[in-house]
Amino acid sequence: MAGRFITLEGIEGAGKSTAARFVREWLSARGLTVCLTREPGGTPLAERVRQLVLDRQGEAITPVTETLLMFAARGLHVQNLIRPALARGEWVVCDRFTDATRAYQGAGRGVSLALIDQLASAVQEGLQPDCTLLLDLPVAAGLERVRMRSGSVPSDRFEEEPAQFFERVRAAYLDIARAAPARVRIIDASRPLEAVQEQIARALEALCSGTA
Ligand code: Z5A
Repeated sequence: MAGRFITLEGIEGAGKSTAARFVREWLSARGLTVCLTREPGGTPLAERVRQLVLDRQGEAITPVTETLLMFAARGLHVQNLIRPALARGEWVVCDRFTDATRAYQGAGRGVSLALIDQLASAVQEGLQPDCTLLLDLPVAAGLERVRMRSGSVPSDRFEEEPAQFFERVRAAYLDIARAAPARVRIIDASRPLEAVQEQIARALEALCSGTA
């Protein structure tokens, strides 16, 4: 079976990293070779861009510059990791991709979607996820999970944002899902872990059998 490109999206604390590990195990158990990665980051140079863009102590970054940095990291990631892995027939599982830019920089920070689409087209050259798992849950629940995990001190520039910012991000993700129902599967991430994993397994079954 040829490699596929799966992305995980959602607000802070939705459970994407936990879900990404589950997806890797589920696919590996079926004999598929999995490349688990994340954005921003995924290659040595892209991880350095990640440090720059997430650093709370760094100098001010305008929304457009933040968008350019996300796409600079994505360009490295697509060229040096994602495309080569897909060409080897691997399944690439990526914690966030361009939907995150639409949701965070577009809806969250007010960057024009036309600019984001233009950059996406230049950097991705036609590459799109085959399947996106959108882990959806109320903002308060996501922020509470992050607080339980890491305490009340923000660990990056996004964690400093107010709840209204994440409400705009969540709404944008749901709009993206409504506009692309064949690609984006909404997972109710407010459920207990086992129930979340059952929904993900159903989405993966559908993808593997070619019905998603
Ligand atoms: N960003 C952007 O602005 N534009 C872009 O284009 C891209 C990214 C690509 C990356 O930060 C930041 O970059 C991100 C958007 C921005 N910032 N924000 N917000 P990151 O990678 O450090 O942070 P994150 O992506 O938001 O991930 P996170 O905070 O680590 O959350 P998560 O991966 O979704 O959740 P988790 O770590 O899997 O789970 C959180 C906790 O909940 C943990 O203790 C779990 O054990 C627990 N959990 C998970 N599932 C459940 C269920 N079902 N029930 C109960 N508890 C659960």
